[in-house]
Amino acid sequence: MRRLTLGTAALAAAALLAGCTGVPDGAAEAQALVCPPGEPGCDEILPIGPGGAVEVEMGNFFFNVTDGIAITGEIEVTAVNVSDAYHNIEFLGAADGTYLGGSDGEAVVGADGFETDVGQVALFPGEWLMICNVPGHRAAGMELPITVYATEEEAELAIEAGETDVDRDREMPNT
Ligand SMILES: [Cu+2]
Repeated sequence: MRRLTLGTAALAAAALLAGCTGVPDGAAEAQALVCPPGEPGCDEILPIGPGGAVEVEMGNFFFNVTDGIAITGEIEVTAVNVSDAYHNIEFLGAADGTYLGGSDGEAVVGADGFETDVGQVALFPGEWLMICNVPGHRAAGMELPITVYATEEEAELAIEAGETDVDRDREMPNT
């Protein structure tokens, strides 16, 4: 698993100064944190960044990122269902309270057969796991890690190196 290395100590200090709690596991690399102003205790901590957009194909039983790149912040997720069965996308380990869309449990997008849904999710930099939370679907192969870059520069370097998530899973969708 590739990890971005950033100023972890400075971030922890910033979080302490702000009195924030609830930084999710796996978000130690988070470059910027904010507590919504006026919120007692600042218990909702959101990543700050330019965001991004990814397009994900979902089918029986796989995910494949077909386009886009995820940068920390608010990320638009377009889920294209290429099968005849309902599927959705949940990001395991994402920050509590960062789900900006989705009514299907913790999923941020969900679509019936051959339909498309668009949702938003706020994610810290790092590697997160996308799953379909329909019972049995994750075990059947519907899980895929997705990289959230800390900055646009990090994302551009990955694009130049051909190391993004796009089409990584196409040849072996269940591995
Ligand atoms: Cu599914």
